[in-house]
Amino acid sequence: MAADMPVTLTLSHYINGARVAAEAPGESLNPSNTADVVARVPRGGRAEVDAAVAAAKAAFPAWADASPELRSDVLDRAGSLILERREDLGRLLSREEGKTLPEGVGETVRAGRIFKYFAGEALRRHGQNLDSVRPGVEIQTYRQPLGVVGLITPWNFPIAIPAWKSAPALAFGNTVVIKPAGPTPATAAALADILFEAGAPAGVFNMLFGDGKMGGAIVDHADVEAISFTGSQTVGAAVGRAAVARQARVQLEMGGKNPLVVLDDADLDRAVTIALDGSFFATGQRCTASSRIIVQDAIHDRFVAALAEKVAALRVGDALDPQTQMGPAVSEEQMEQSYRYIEIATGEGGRLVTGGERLSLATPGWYVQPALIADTAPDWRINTEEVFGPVAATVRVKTYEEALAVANAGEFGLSAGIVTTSLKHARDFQRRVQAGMVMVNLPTAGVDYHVPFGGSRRSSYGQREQGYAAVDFFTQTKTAYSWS
Ligand code: UN1
Repeated sequence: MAADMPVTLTLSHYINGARVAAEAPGESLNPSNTADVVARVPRGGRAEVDAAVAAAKAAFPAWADASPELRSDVLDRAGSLILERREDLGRLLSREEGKTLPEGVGETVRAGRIFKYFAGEALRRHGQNLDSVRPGVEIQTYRQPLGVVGLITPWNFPIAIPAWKSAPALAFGNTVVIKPAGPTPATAAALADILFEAGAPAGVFNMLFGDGKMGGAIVDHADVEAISFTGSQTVGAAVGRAAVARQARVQLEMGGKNPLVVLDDADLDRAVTIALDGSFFATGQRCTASSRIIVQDAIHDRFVAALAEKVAALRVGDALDPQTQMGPAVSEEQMEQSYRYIEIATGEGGRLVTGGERLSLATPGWYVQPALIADTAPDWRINTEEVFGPVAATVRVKTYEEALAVANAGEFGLSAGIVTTSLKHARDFQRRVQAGMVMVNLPTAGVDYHVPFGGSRRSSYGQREQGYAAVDFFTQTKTAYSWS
């Protein structure tokens, strides 16, 4: 077994176009087999942040003024390299994060496509020409880069989220200091290597490894013009306060408590497939995961029974095993959080229909048997707090109006879904549900990269991410008037 053990990588910070060797006291473990150390990781602090921000600031003028073609080429090459190496990168991602190999490779492909998309965006026209209301006067608007941007990314999409923040940042002429999440540094480092290989000039893209305190030093740095953060609601709120206090631009993508409504007229098989994907794929560790399944009376019992059967049949195992349908939680902390919420839900009076057992498999890992909890009430903690694991709760409702009211309860509003064959209800739900993304007969999770991403209420703050909307956050508008 030991002979088959894959290599342990030793990571370095990426500052000013170089890998900066440092002591590497941290460890990134394989959640499917904690005997496998994926990487040893340095732990940066204020000194590394100062060096990286200084490098990014020095690199900014030339990068901002470069031909958009140059920026486009770097992004395009990065996209090609990611796509060429999808198998190796996807394997590393699955080994480090714990999502299954198809999920890991799929996410890698998504990251490659994101770079390709923003290679195009770099060349596209984002300013406008307008006639003034005053005769003889003309107006132009420019989209200018902000400067150094700080990116703080989570572990659950360890390549796609760094890609969807850094690709637009770079496309529009900003320079980057990025802090990837603690549990998935090796996957992020692979992206930094690729950007260097793709020709990003020194200082344009800097990556630092460290804890939340180091993240705080990025957020507080006077030369960081903007912060884009994806992570928990609590940390996001603190990042937002710190950024606003010094008038830095800030964009936050935080939690969700995403409802999936299943109406009586739904196709049962389709509803079950959608719920299974939305709640349990990627081990439920998606901020877009369906965690509240709101089911109308007449289909309720059939739906819960059919979903429970599928959930119980999910093969939980090593993320790299081709037989595995659901990998482990990313960390012991996340695994324990799932168990804790199962206890909370049953303590509140919920009925554990299936799952929730502690699993001991061939390798030591952070496995959770996916759990379905029925007969819950909308205001219980299981339906108001984010679990971020393979745990879903069902709520029984009588009418569509009641389903909509339950969906709209709580403080989050990232994604919401409905399964129905009624055009009337589908259209009404699209209009009235309080969420940034609405899915009709589709899972709440799993989004395209060329369209806006983000939520309402306490799920998100600031401009939308991704696709054609990304230009709004990563540029500032200058309005130029002229008379001649
Ligand atoms: C998806 O559902 O495809 O952290 C993406 C997250 C989200 C991304 C979800 N920002 O889970």
